[in-house]
Amino acid sequence: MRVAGWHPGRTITTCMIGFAYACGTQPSDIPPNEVVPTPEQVDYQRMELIGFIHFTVNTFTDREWGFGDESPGVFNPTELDARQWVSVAAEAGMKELILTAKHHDGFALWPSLHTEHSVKHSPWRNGNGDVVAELFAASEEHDLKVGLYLSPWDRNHADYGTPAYLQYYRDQLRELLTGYGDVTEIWVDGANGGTGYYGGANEERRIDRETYYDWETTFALVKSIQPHTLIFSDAGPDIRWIGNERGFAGETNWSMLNRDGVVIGAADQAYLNTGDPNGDDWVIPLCDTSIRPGWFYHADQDDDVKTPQELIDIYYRSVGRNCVLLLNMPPDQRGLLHMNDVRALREFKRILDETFANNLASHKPVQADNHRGNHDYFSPSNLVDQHLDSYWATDDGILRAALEIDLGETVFFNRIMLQEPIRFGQRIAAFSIEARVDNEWMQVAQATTIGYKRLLRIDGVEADRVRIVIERANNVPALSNFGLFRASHAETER
Ligand code: FUL
Repeated sequence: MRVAGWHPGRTITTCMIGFAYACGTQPSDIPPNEVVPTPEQVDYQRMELIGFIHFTVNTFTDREWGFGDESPGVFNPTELDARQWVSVAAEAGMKELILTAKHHDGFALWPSLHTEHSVKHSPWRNGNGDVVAELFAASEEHDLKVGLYLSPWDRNHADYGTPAYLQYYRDQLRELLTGYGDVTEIWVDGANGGTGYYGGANEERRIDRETYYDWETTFALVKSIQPHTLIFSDAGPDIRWIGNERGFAGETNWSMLNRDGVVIGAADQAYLNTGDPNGDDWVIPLCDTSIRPGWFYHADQDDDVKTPQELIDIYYRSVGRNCVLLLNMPPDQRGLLHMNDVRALREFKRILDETFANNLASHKPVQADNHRGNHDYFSPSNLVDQHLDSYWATDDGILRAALEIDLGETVFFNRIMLQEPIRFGQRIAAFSIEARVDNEWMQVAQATTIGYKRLLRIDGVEADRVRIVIERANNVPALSNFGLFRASHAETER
């Protein structure tokens, strides 16, 4: 049940929320922008936090990039347990885990039929192991999704650099997409070309990043096998890199981009960092970073695990700026996540939960200077009803608007959350937040884009009313969610 709104001088109506709204006649939704996400992209964005598992021969050779000549014999985790990865991830609030099925060294973590360079020649589980299968099995227990990283650059393969290698890469993709279950995401990193073992050639091989991989054919193959699988690369098509490995999105961050002109492995990082308000393609921004200095486990980095406070800072700069955060947690030589990483993740989650548990604006009265057709379906109170699908929007032609929330009492807050209903596109380009402090209105924040989610950190204020002022939008503005919070004290502890 939902009580739709407090409107001065109007009757309060009670509506059922279900698959559709049933408040008398339901008006049509706002006309969507030309560029909108697919339903799969909306679901992906809603995951907010996902995890990365970097694990391969490098874990045992203490390297970040294997040369490709590693013996499968070095791969021998003593206690590998994918259920531990999955339970730590789930506890931290992650909704998906992406495994390096194959990193640049070419070693396959599953017994691929297309190469001898795999777990099948390792001592682990007497050569009968399959890390990909174990991750899929474990993920079911916590309802986690699985994504797979398959490095295009393969420093082991003799054919790397020729068309024959592309066939091999696609054969491996087919194997992964047909052998295990639903693959939520295929991860294509941009590192490419250079020295390697290459079947014993031990030489340098350069490829033309623009033409060699013929990516559109490979992406079509993925979609032909699993139409719902999303593909990540610098240039999408579904999910894009944010342009750095620190997990920082631009203060301005559009989900749109022009994919044409973005070369995988040679992209304009500044362009990826902010997206493009005029872009023709919806490509979800993804912030990837590691909990440690390296992507792979190195014992001498045990004391360099990011602190919970550093992770929180990354969260605000990624999830808080319209990104999904992909946080890497590399298993150690046992095949388990190290206790230092687990502890940091637990505290990170505890701080997030403490901060966002209590929305001080929840169910408070909201007024807007315009709301579409004066219809309850677009009521300003939809911002604070705790339903992500309901939203407020303005009449056609109204691109600037203000909303006011009456907190009913003076409350302290220092975190602000806004969300747009992105299924209609990303619209808001500039907005500010004002607060009434001791009967005086003051501006407490000014920002540009919102997108799926925007979190603002401000110095604390004590206020009894708050205004959202939409200053610029590319179509009628719409908002689905608004929150005011008080950050956990643990956020600032060192
Ligand atoms: C990069 C790789 O070179 C790193 O080793 C790591 O896998 C990172 C996520 O992607 O392109």
